[in-house]
Amino acid sequence: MAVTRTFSIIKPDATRRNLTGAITKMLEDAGLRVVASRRIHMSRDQAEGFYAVHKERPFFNDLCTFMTSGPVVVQVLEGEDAVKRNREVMGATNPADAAEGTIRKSYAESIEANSVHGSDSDENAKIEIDFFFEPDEIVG
Ligand code: IDP
Ligand code: MG
Repeated sequence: MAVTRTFSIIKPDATRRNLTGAITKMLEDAGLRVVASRRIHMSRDQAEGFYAVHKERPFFNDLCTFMTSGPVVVQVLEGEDAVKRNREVMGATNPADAAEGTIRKSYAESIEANSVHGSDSDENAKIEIDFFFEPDEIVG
């Protein structure tokens, strides 16, 4: 299996509860390496652009409000089959459905405030990484 990259966000519900380190440790323990990381307060434009794929969904407006409600940590993660590995350790979107030992089972507050984002394909990982990072900010 190839070493690939994925894009992660530690969401405002998690930074508010000071869980940046705890979540990053779970990512690292899952075999992922943080090769870029920045704490930002997302603008409304950034949130709407990042989640444009969801703009017809009923939760789009609330999601953008939530994602701009506090700091987030945007990260690039590297590892064997990184997109899949990260989705496994994140757990299901709805924490009520998430498996034991996953980040969302451990920490998510709700289906919206679910602590982490992770890319869902290699193609989207590249788009999402490029949305937040310049190549020279990623040090593998
Ligand atoms: P994912 O984050 O597991 O890939 P997506 O379906 O891509 O899930 O949804 C993006 C984000 O939108 C979720 O992580 C969550 O924060 C929010 N979201 C998804 N479904 C709902 C919902 O039914 N109600 C409220 N928020 C939702
Ligand atoms: Mg998604």
